[in-house]
Amino acid sequence: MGILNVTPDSFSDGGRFYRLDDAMVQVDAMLRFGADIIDVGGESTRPGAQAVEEQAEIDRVVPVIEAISSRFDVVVSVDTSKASVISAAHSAGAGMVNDVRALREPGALAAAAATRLPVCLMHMKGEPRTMQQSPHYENVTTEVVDFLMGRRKACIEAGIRADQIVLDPGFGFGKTLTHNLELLSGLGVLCEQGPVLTGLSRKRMLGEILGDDSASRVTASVTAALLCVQRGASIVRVHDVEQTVQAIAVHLAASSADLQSVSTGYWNR
Ligand code: YH5
Repeated sequence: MGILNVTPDSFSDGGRFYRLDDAMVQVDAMLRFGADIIDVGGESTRPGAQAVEEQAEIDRVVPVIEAISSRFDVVVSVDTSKASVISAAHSAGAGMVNDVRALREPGALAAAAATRLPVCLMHMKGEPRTMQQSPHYENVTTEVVDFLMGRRKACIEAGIRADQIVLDPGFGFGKTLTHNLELLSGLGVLCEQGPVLTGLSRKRMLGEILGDDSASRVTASVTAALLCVQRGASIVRVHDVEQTVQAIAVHLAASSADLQSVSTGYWNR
């Protein structure tokens, strides 16, 4: 899943005009490098970010979703928490709903169910503006898995099919570096519950591991994505599609070579 930000902090001119053509060039490149899904988000959920008005978010994402779905044969996912944005994005051609609030906002669950689209439910403790102010867990993996099971149950009760639900532990959302690393090491537990999406791309936790805030986080991001795939993630949400696809391609080729050598008895001589 390639990330396409349409938030003002990602606008090259400081937010007054978003260049649709620039976005299409970026989407075209991500698809050529092997992305299967393009995630379009109009609300910044970075730590400390302010909420965005409903109509402003629709005005940002709908033209982009329409442009992508009319030009490219790809699944467009909409990164939103708002019922009205979910409905508008669906009409514009979106093929998936990605919600960092796991459809807990008023009307969001019903709106998502009405679209019949697949949904990604993410765990977040608190709200973006305050979530990094000393988050606390007894056991972060248990708490995240329990939360996601509860949200999945709510989705199923609202009419969303179980096989249309993807789970996401929400790296960096109300978690310290230690929490994020615990979640990463327990990722296999979550992957036993169903398809999992992970997003670590360029996040602060990678900067914390590197101990250098000015460092490019590309290599760290690719490594993190590869780790998630090796531990069972089905979808990785990334900025650097080209490099991530290369890493995963090597991993998959080696895995299928392993399987072939097992079936041909190489290791059983
Ligand atoms: C996610 O994990 N994340 S938006 C801060 C950064 C860099 C990147 C400080 N939407 C996720 O990408 N949806 C976002 O540097 C998401 N899972 C799902 N499903 C935050 C983000 C970012 C934040």
